[in-house]
Amino acid sequence: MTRTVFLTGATSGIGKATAQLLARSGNFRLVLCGRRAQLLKQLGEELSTHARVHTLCFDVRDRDEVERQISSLPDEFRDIDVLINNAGNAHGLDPIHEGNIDDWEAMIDINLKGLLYVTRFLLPGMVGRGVGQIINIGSIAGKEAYAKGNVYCATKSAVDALTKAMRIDLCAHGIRVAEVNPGAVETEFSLVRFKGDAARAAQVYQGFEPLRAEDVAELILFVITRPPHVNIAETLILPAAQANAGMVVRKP
Ligand code: NDP
Ligand code: 8X3
Repeated sequence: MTRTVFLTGATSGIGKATAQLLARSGNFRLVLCGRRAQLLKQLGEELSTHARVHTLCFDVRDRDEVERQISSLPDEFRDIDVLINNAGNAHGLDPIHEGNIDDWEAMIDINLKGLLYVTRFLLPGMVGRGVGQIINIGSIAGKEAYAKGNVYCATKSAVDALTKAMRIDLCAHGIRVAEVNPGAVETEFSLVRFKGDAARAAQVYQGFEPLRAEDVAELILFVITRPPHVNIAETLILPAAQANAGMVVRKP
């Protein structure tokens, strides 16, 4: 049976790799979301040879727009079986006493409030049908704090708590809730964190082999293709060279 997946943050990195993998599997109808309209359009066209695809261009921070876009879904894409809350980023890497408050607001608004808005507007349909699956993309940063990670770690820690809370509230409604927590994945993540400074972003992945977005996509596919009685509630996926949030073994 073809299931309908609603995926945020589909324009790059983990989200894009997940969209591509799911489309090629042939088992999903896809609602792909992001802010960059051109990238979304290109991806929609690329994947439409493999799957039925609908794109929604919106900023998860805009609560009214989130509601409007979800209400605009055509009948074919309206009944969401799987929600993948992936949109998110880090902004800045500063000690707490030097933190940029605009960066803090962005991370709280996107990683936490944005995830909540999308979830809140999609959930009544799932609850009404008594079936569904939610995958929140957390992070190792939500499991352990690391130097200068402060507010990013706090937002991902909040995603961790919310995932557990959602599972409690939604279990009786037949909705499985899971969290996928990656370590270092080479995507646009560090480029965004360092505001387009490509040299600084590249340093993050120097001297070791980070995860590729496709590695995380494969794990997401595994989680959402378990039989209905199985919920892989929580997973942590790390590059082999990473031991925890603060330790990566780098070769010179
Ligand atoms: P990317 O920067 O490559 O992708 C982030 C995605 O989120 C983009 O598609 C972007 O789309 C979307 N996005 C960002 N802000 C908004 C917004 N305000 N509204 C709507 N969409 C938005 O990073 P990753 O693929 O690495 O990150 C994906 C998720 O994985 C994030 O939640 C991140 O925290 C998490 N993660 C990443 C790790 C890593 O090392 N890379 C490790 C652990 C977790 P657009 O710009 O078009 O809106
Ligand atoms: C992304 C991984 O360690 O840069 O969540 O925070 S990390």
